[in-house]
Amino acid sequence: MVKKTTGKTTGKTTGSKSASPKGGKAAAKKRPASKTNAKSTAKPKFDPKKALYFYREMLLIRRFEEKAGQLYGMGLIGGFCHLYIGQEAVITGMRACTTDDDAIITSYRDHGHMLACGMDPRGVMAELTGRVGGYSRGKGGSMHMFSKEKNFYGGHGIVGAQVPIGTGLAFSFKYRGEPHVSLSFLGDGAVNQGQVYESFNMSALWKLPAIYVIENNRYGMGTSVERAAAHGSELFLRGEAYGIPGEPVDGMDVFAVEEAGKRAVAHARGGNGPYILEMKTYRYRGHSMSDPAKYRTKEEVDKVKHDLDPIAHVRQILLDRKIATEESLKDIDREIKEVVGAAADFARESPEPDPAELYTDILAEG
Ligand SMILES: Cc1ncc(C[n+]2csc(CCOP(=O)(O)OP(=O)(O)O)c2C)c(N)n1
Ligand SMILES: [Mg+2]
Repeated sequence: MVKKTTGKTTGKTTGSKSASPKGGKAAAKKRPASKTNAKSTAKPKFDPKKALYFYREMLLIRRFEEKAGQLYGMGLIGGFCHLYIGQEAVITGMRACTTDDDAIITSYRDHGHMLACGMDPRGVMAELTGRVGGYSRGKGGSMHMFSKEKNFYGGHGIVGAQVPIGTGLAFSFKYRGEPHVSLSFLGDGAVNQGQVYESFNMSALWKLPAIYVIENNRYGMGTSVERAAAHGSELFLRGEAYGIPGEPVDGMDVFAVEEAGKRAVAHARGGNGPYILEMKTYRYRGHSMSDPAKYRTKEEVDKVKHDLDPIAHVRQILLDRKIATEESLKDIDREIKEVVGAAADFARESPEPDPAELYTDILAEG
């Protein structure tokens, strides 16, 4: 039985150059150091700097997503747009326990992951609006953005398709003798895909440094996890047949995410093979911008927002411990709104790609 007993089992679920997004101010920000190789079960010492860092990071994602929602409403973003609001603690906590050389790959719900990887908000927003200043020069959109420089490998619209690729990234680290891990983020719906289990098998067989982070936000489009997944929602057990350890994590608590992440990273980086983390989280918005969300009640959403919001949680800690004041938090909010506003301005001012660009970047020349 691989059911994790030492882990927390709360299951609470009830920042250049105008044409290039690379190397911007936001991209240069530093994360506080984290000892990812130390196996520890002791309660970590509270770090005020880290708490403030978490607050800023999560707030950046939320304000960015709110702005993306607005631009979508104004018709400036076309196609699909999947917002990450509510799930900010997951990527923020996981980034805090990994290094810049570790690889990250996820689904279409990807803007938060890109920001957490240090990608420039201007380049991400410009891509959302289909402008040349975007990471895919305006030809990829919300679901197709990459940054080799930041070790962010997309942005994938085919449900579950990122999992074999993330496993391949882990294979490449092991094959080249590099000490990095790969993080594959997938949803509670994606976890029912066959390719996920082929990946689990190979990764356990070859003891690959692969971490699978299941973001269980309780719904896959309009289908609740209870209706879609056998054996309820104990998705952290899905690697049991392959001997892959897994644990459930309170994905609304960034500190819990970081601690569980450290265990997963120590395991995978230590040569012990893959690890599964099931983040119990929730998305506040519909599946995509075009989802009226009739499959759940407003009360359900309001209750999670009121009781479990990941940003409000850290905010309260900052105030209770007198690390911040209402005023200093307002200043942070203002600063972040400026960064996001600048990203939106950059996106609007950046031109659309030239029609001749339709024929470029289609095939890589051998
Ligand atoms: C192979 C495949 N099947 C179906 C779809 C349509 N589809 C897009 S998102 C989605 C739901 C996935 O839900 P989940 O994995 O829980 O991720 P979430 O959207 O909640 O982040 C489906 C079925 C798709 N894009 N690819
Ligand atoms: Mg889901």
